[in-house]
Amino acid sequence: MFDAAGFYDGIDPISYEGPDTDNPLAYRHYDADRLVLGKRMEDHLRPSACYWHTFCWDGFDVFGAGTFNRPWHALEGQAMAEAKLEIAFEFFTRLGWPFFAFHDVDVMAPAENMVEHTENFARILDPIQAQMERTGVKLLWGTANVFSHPRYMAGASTNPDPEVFACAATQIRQALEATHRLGGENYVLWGGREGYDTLLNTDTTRELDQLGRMLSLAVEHKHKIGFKGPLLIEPKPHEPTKHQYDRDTQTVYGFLSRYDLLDDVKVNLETNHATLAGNSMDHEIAMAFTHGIFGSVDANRGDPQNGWDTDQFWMEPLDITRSMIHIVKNGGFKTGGFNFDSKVRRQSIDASDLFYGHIGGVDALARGLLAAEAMLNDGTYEAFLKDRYAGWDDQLGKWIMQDASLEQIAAKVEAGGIDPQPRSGRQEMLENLLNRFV
Ligand code: XLS
Ligand code: NI
Ligand code: NI
Repeated sequence: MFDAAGFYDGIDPISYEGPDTDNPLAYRHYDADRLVLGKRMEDHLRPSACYWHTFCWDGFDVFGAGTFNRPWHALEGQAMAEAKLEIAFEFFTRLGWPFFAFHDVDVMAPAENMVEHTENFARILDPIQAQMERTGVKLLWGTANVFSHPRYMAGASTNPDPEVFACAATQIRQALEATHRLGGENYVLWGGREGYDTLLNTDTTRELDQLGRMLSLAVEHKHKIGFKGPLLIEPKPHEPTKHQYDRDTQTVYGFLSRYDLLDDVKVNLETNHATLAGNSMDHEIAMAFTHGIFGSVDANRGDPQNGWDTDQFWMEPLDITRSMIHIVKNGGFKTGGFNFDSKVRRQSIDASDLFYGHIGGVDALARGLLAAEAMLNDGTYEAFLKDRYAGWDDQLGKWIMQDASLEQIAAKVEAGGIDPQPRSGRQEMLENLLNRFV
C-alpha cells in the first residue's frame, strides 16, 4: 500500500491561528466559520484545490526535466492513479477546504487511445467516490482535458478532422457524466486549443460553428442526464495557441448569444487569463455580472514581465479587493468558488511548499474579502455610485431610457433649459478609500 501520509510527515492539518501567529503552517486570515456580511467565510470563498498543478505536474519546463521527485510519479498505470488519489485527498483534508477540481486525465491511468481512455477513466471513479465519502471533500467542477493528447494539436471541437471532434465529444460526455455522478457543482470547458496558430490554415467560419455545435451537444446531454450545475467556459486569449476564440468575457458572451447558449453556460474567470487578455480581473468579473454569466473563478496571477500563464498564487491585495467587491456586492458565488488553478515554482520542491502556496493564497483572499466587507459597510463607495448616476433614476433619465425618440430628445435640448454641469469623477478619493480598507 502506498504511504500517502508519509509524504506529509510533520505537517499537521492546517488551522486558523490568527494574524499574530508565527507558525508558517497556519491560517492567519482564513477563518472558515467567521461571519462576513452574514455568511461564513468558507461559504463566501468556497476554496478548491486543483489536481493538475499539484499532483500531476512534476516540475518540468520547456528547458528542463521534472524537479519534484514525487514518490507516486515513479509508479505506473492504475497503481499510480490510486497512489495519486490518496496523496491528493490527504492534501485536501489537511488544508480543510471544502472542494477540489480535476480533468479526466489527471485522475486516471494514462491511455494511448480512446478505448483505453474509456476503461481507465471508468476504473478510477469508484475510488474517487470512496475518498469523497470518507473525507467529505466535494467536487467544485470536473472537466475533460481535450488539449494535451497529440490528436488535439489542431484543436478539439475546432479541429479540421471530425474524427478528432468525435474523440473530444466522447471525453466530454464521460467527464460530464462523472462530474454528475460525483455530485460536482459545475462543469468546465477550457478551450485550450480552440483557436489557431495561423489564419493561413484556418477556416474560422467552420471552426466557430463546430465550437457552437460541441457546446450545444454538451448542453443537450447535461439536460438529458439531469445535471443541474452550469457549464462554464473559461476565457483565455492565447497560449498555447496564438489566438483562442474564447478571448474574454465579452467575447464569450457574444459567442453564447450567437449559438443560443445563454441559459445554460456561464464563465469560469481566471485571473492570469484576464491579465493575458489585457484586462484587469475586476473588469472580467464586472462584465460577467453585467451580462448575467458569472460562474466561478480560477484564482492565480501572472507576472507582469511574462506573457504566459505563470499560475502563481494570487497575492495582490488591491487587485483581490477590487475583484472581491464586485463578487460580494453582486451576491457572491452560487455554484462557483475560488479554484486554485495555481502552482508552486519549480524550485519549491518540498511537500511543505505546497502548503505555503495554498495557505498564503487563501489568506490573501480572506484579507480581500474582509477589506471588501469594510468598504461596503462604510457605505461611501456605494453612496457615491448611486449619487453619480442619480439623474438616470430621475424624470429625464427614465424618459430617455423608456419613452423618448431621438427627435423628442433633440427638441427638448434645442428649446433650451438643458445645460449639463461637469462633476468630478473623484477617482483619487475612491482609490484612497480602497487603500484605507486594504
Ligand atoms: C489553462 C487553464 C486550465 C483550465 C482547466 O490555462 O487555466 O488549467 O482551468 O482546463
Ligand atoms: Ni484555469
Ligand atoms: Ni490558465
